[in-house]
Amino acid sequence: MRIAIVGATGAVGQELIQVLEERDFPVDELRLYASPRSAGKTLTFRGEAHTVEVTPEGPIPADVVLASAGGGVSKKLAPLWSGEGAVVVDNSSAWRYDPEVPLVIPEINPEAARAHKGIIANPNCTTAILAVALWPLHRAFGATHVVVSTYQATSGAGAEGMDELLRETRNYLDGKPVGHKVFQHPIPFNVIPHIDAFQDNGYTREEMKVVWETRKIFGEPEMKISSTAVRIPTLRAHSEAATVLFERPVTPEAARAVLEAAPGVEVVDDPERNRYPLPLTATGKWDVEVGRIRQNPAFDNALDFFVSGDQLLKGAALNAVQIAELLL
Ligand code: A2P
Ligand code: 11C
Repeated sequence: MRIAIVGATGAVGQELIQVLEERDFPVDELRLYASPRSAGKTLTFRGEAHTVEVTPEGPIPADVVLASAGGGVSKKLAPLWSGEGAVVVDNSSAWRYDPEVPLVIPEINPEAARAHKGIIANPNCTTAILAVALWPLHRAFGATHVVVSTYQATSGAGAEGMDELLRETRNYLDGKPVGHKVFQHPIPFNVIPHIDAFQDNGYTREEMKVVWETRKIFGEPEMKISSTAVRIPTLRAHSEAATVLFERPVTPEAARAVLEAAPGVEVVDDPERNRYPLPLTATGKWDVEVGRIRQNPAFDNALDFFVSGDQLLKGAALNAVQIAELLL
């Protein structure tokens, strides 16, 4: 396959290159694109240097374009990139809510990819990490209500977000003034309950993405979901605490058995040995860690659980490459 990566120099772009390599994806030709700032830089794929080119404002000569250069760029250019038959797998939020564009998590709705008209959307990282664990439970016990609180890493704001965490933490420890540019407040030693823009209903867009996207991927337009999205000073794995009410009786043991058989999920749930999902252990893993599975005493047929997943992998690059694998 001829593969192109738009946004190749970014946090997700670099992971895309690595995931293609690690999954031994059959790449016959690789083109790398970014902004004019990066034109001429080289990046390595399978030991060979590839030169970064300026992103075209027209058709891209590839079979699959993996795009992660932000919503504005994708909104304007994705239909042009696919002009000569390329399928754009878009990691931004630009196309996810378009009824003509499939929104795909291969463990959940791979068949949806077939209906594409040139663009397939990759979900928001927070949605993807929750959904791979929620879906098998939903199928087994029928989820009716979902309440989730997130603990989101700085990688969600791209390479600049991770740089800001490291730089400002160093400033804090050196007794220098702590600034912020990417985040609304200083991120070191803080948690910020504000990711993306506030909506008329008081929720942020990041919080609503979890609602809109989970419903679309599950094919459950009425599913009741609410979310609170919080930025925390970690580098690259998002964690989420979920409370889920089910139609049918459920126990932690039954849920654990379902999750142990589910693709994309690793059950890490041995509290006696201090083993549970953590951003540090989830970092670099393809699977999402799930644990702290408990019977919720406040509601009937309800569970609490905790997930951690690599924001740049299942939350972005890995899911995009898995979608490309569906197209093979
Ligand atoms: P560049 O490195 O040249 O700025 P991140 O999410 O880590 O911030 O990365 C964003 C990616 O999107 C980078 O590869 C960046 O390239 C690329 N990018 C940003 N703006 C544009 C643009 N207008 N056209 C094409 N690529 C862009
Ligand atoms: C964050 N979830 O953690 C966001 C980043 O819709 O693809 C991903 C935004 C998106 O900041």
